[in-house]
Amino acid sequence: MENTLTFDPSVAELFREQLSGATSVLIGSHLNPDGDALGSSLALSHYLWSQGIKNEVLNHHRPPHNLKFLPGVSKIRQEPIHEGHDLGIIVDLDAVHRLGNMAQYFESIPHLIVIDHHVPIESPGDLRIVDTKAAATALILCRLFDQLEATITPEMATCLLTGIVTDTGSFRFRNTSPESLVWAANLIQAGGDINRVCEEVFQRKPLSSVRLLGHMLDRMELDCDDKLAFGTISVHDFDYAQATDEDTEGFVNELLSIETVEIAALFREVRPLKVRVSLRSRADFDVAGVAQEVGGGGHRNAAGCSFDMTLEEAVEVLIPRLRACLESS
Ligand SMILES: [Mn+2]
Repeated sequence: MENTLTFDPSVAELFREQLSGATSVLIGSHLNPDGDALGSSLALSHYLWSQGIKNEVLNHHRPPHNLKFLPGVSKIRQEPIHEGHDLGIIVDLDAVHRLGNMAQYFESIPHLIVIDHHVPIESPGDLRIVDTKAAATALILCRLFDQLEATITPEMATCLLTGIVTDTGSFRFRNTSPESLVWAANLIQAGGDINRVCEEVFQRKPLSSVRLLGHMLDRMELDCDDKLAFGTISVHDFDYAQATDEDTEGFVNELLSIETVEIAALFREVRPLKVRVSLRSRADFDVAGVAQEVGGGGHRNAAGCSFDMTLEEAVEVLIPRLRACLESS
């Protein structure tokens, strides 16, 4: 990708230049936001305010219940209050359509910066600060703030820690790098509250979510000598548990935790003829490749896609591809 830059110090200078010409910034991230999407959005917002730069934070969805503790979370809106933004910054996002309804507000902004760690699909943006090896977008922001000699406040630190803790699964996933641990230490030093982050992100679930998990696990299926596990959640299951798609956060990891399983898939029929799928894998099995075959994307060991069809049809389309992925490696 021509306009894709991995991080080097000159990137901070380019970023500074873009900011110096901006009077009002619009910050956005992907729909169904996770801790990295919202933590990075808000850390950036706090930084811009500290530099006297007006900004707004948008997201297609309201923050999920387990991220409502994030400092500044009440600033996240589903439409901007002001007009005439002259710089857009999108974080943790590989494709403009993943902004959902927020994409319309970025269309007319003259300059766009992308800060991300996903495998690029569309590569939008005038300045792209992208490193697919970074464990979290929050870590790319840490490097950037470091280069800019920014003061990291306790609020920023908690937001950035949330991004790192979320995307490394509390430092358990394969992407947990020395850098993520070093920066976590720096952020705790800067006043970030890691106990709060871990407790809020991982240790607090609504009853509806736990009930739905039990129901899904009860009916999950195993394939390929128990190396492939998949679960399905229909609109009826959501109704039964009085749950929403937000409540399925982390379910796919429960499937992957089965000792024999190398690839796990969770299919959710979020409404009739709309199926979302989360994919996880161990080791070298590349589920991002499978997701891309059907119009999705993500990382090697954590990816996703969606289908406009029935739950049964989506399973029929994807499971043979996952089998092939298992058998080819
Ligand atoms: Mn991320």
